Amino acid sequence: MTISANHTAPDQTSKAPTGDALTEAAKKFGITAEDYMLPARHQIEMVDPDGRLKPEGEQGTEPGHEYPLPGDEELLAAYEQLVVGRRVNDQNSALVRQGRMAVYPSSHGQEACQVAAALCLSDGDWMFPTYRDAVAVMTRGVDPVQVMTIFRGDWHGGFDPLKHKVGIQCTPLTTQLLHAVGVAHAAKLRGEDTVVLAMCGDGATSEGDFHEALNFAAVFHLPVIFFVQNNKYAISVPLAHQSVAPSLAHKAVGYGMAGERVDGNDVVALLAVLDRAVKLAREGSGPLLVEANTYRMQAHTNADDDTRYRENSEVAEWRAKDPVNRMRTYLTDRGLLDDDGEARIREKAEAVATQLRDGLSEDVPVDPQELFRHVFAKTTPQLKEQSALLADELARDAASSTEEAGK
Ligand SMILES: Cc1ncc(C[n+]2csc(CCOP(=O)(O)OP(=O)(O)O)c2C)c(N)n1
Ligand SMILES: [Mg+2]
Repeated sequence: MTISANHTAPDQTSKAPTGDALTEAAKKFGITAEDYMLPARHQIEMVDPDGRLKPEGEQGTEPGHEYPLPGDEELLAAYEQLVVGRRVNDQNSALVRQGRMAVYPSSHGQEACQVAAALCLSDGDWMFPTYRDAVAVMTRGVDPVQVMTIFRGDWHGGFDPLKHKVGIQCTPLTTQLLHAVGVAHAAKLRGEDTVVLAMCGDGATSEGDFHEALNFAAVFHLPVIFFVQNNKYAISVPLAHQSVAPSLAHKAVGYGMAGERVDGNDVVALLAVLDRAVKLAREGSGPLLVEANTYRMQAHTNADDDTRYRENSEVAEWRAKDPVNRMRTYLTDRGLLDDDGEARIREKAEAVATQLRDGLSEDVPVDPQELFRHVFAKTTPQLKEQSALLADELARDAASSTEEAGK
């Protein structure tokens, strides 16, 4: 995507120069535009890995980068989704082993990011997830079996993107960021107050599409939150081979947008940072980049052996920072969660796991010729030829099976 010098954008997009808008946004916080754009010196972290609320002075906040604690109700809702998300991740990994799903990029360990990404949005907002963000899509309210359809290898995404305002999870890295920016641009032209959350991983920040999406969003001053889950690996490539920037959040300032980094295993801090980002984007302060510092606890997918490129000790270190345990301790210590509450939430998680097992264990009739349908409005001669070849091969297969059966 390029920005043409003679584009014909209507006045509302061409008028507000980003510089002025940044100064206005910074003014709200009584800081300079540069301090508004640069991430706070430390990541925002509110609840420590042991589940204790950190003293205010140690939460990483600074003047203009202040974050009030989210309300109890929001935190309890988030915990419930964390437990469901963990159960779904583990259920899906089991379904892959049973051959019921073709592939599943698990977000085990990244559930806090998944849950906060969905809960910070309003119904009218849009989410553009990656292949690893199935739990975020589910938390947004899409039926779990529909979400997982794509991982069975079906040709369609399983749900209606327009109905749920969620893009289809896609495998080509970073293309979803451009789709997100396009939707935000359209919403702005229509005068809607839609906020768009565009998700990607640390590895995706090296893609050209990342640059184009961020630059376009900043220049056109669009309400997009780029939410980067830095889980330290792009398959086997560690972050240090990917980027030597001080942090991925620092990339924001190069585009003229605000960046912040947050403990990605602390759902309290994630909600605080993302809620504020959504509010700012909705108020017209332009795009923002939020980097969540997290870790991919399991292999990239079932096709990957992570023991070949990382030490068990590194994984163990991150196990101690688990987002689900941390939140359970925090809520229990605050008297917001007791054994009955925990049992009720676990029951709900189990019900979703059962729904997935039942839904994905059903054998659906698959017509291989569907491959060629819906590709073009008017099919091409090449596709017709391929379809005929497939029909011929299937017929020969059927004939040899009948012959075998007759022996
Ligand atoms: C355009 C493109 N290039 C390469 C790939 C192969 N690929 C699939 S996942 C992946 C790593 C992505 O890492 P990251 O963005 O950190 O996301 P994570 O898997 O860690 O969530 C790569 C290189 C791809 N899917 N698309
Ligand atoms: Mg990664």
